[in-house]
Amino acid sequence: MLIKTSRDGFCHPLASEITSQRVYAGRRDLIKLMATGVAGAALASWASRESQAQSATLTPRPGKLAALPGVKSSLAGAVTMEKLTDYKDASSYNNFYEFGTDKADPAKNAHTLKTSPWTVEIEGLVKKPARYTLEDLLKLSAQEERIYRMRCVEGWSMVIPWVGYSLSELIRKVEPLGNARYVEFVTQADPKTMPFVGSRVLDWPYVEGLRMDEAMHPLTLLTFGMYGEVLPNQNGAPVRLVVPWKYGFKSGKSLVKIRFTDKLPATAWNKAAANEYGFFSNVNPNVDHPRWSQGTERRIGEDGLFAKKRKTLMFNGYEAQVGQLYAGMDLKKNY
Ligand SMILES: Nc1nc2c(c(=O)[nH]1)N[C@H]1C(S)=C(S)[C@@H](COP(=O)(O)O)O[C@H]1N2
Ligand SMILES: [Mo]
Repeated sequence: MLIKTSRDGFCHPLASEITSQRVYAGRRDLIKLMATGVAGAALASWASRESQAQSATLTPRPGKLAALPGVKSSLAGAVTMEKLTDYKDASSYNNFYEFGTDKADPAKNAHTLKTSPWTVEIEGLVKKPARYTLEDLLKLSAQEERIYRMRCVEGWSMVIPWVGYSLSELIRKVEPLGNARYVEFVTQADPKTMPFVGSRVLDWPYVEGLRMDEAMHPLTLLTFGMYGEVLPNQNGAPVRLVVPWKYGFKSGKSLVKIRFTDKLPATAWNKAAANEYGFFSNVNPNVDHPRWSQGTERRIGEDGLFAKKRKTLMFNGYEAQVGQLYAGMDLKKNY
């Protein structure tokens, strides 16, 4: 059952919602353009990503990232009415260990990440293995905006308007073979541009994995942007995964390979500490991490003196959408 808390902000529009409505009105022309010319406008701005000055009507803040709006998703579960996390918090409180282990490190260090040219290799048990350029990936399907709750295994959460399309769109194009049971996501590991690759914190590259039905679930988002713009480097530019019902670490950043396999992928965090980070890592308030409770969470931006912790929801609030995937499974064993 999907339980809403009283702090969800359903009754009155919050300042951020009013702002984003104004932004949507300003974006209407581009959205139309996107619907017809697919990602043409966004592609043009990708080309000059560094120098591009952000059009004032398309963004609530002065910035230099290229616009990447998406049409509002009609997918059930893709929009929460909760207050959006401030862009500033979402882009300065990050986990991206390739750039350091402190939450502030990625925003400080990730400017060295080289996001162009970029390719994503599709390989393994698949009929049409391919090497997609970022431009091809952007054009493959229409960009949608999905407002997802994100919950880190460490006990904090955010609400972020992501831009992308369901990973299933790409998977259908490449036609996995009948024996493909899992999808492995390999991320960039370049010691020249990522200062902590080479450190022993993790076994690089950072690898994540999903079961095929999880990867095909419409909520699983191949993500190119957030807040109507392309992803900032620290959030996993130029392309990452977002799996909203799982702990944040399942959402691999800066993807370079998507591999279809018949074996359970060896994931970076599972290799680092198998008893703490299982393969599934579904958000589950009833299964504690061995060193701390998973029953509550701290919403980033609400950390004032009197801010209460929020109750963590089963499957991060996406139980109606994804509960069926785990019917009959012992979630204490399959954590
Ligand atoms: N390549 C890579 N992807 C990663 C991580 C990482 O360290 N490296 N950290 C994960 C963790 S623990 C979280 S909580 C989310 C954070 O995403 P955000 O910074 O966009 O909120 O990214 C995930 N993806
Ligand atoms: Mo995380």
